[in-house]
Amino acid sequence: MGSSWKINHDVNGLEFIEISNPLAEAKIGLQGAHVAWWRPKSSSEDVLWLSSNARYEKGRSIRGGVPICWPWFGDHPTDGNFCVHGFARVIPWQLIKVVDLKNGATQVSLKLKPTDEAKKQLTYNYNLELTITVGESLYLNLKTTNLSNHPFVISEGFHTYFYVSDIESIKVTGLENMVFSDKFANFNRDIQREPIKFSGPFDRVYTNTSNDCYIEDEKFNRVITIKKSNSDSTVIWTPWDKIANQMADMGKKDEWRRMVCVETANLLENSVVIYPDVSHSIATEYSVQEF
Ligand code: TA6
Repeated sequence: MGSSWKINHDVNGLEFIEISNPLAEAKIGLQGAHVAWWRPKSSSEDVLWLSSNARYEKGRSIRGGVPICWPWFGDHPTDGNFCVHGFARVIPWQLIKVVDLKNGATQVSLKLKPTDEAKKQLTYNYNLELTITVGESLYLNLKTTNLSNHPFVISEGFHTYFYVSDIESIKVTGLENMVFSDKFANFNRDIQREPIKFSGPFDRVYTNTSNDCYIEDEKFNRVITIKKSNSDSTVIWTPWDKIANQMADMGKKDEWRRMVCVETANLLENSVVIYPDVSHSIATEYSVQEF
């Protein structure tokens, strides 16, 4: 079977690139360059989580898949009116090219189109490109180039929602002995002694770690591997019932139990200084091993 792709419009006028190739299927929103959906054909279960009541609206991020956080992660450092996690996830991107690779994967290149609103939020010139390779694994490479005559600082991340059998029966490994800052404990710092298990709301930023992470899911008989490069932070988030129920788009009752965010990122002291005419690329790759 060959590869194909097309652009579809939804009822709200949002555009999605739909890809089908011998290895996988994917759906990528041009707003936010947002991978809403990817599933390798060899996988018996979904890999990414997508909320059943995600909102597909102009200027709003989709709850699920891979939101792009850029040029800041979390709240804007000084202005609370600016979009949480930056504007890149809620403004239009331009499709540059789609290439069928020899191994059957499809490579999509996109470039951010700064809107007037985005221009007001940054004073410097830049180029932001995302390359997505849809295949047996999902590879994302976000490249920032400084087109100004002075350095600037960014924080960034792939805020990826993974589908799991049950949040209470999985563990996330790869972050043992790393220092984290805990949002639910006044951002206090501590050391992660053991593999991560979940029994309540969890929102931690692990800094100074370039380690790959693994979602070990015994009920699904699989491990999801999260590889990363040029990333020194990893964020792990799951909201739990109280917070999930306060959010309008976290899905139906208990749907939150089927997700965990493992986010390849650079933030806090790992924020990145980019010098004039220099590019910086953060990348991540997701794959599934069933056993
Ligand atoms: O990455 C973790 C986090 O920043 C949490 O603090 C939580 O609020 C979550 O992201 C969701 O953010 P969003 O703006 O997408 O609702």
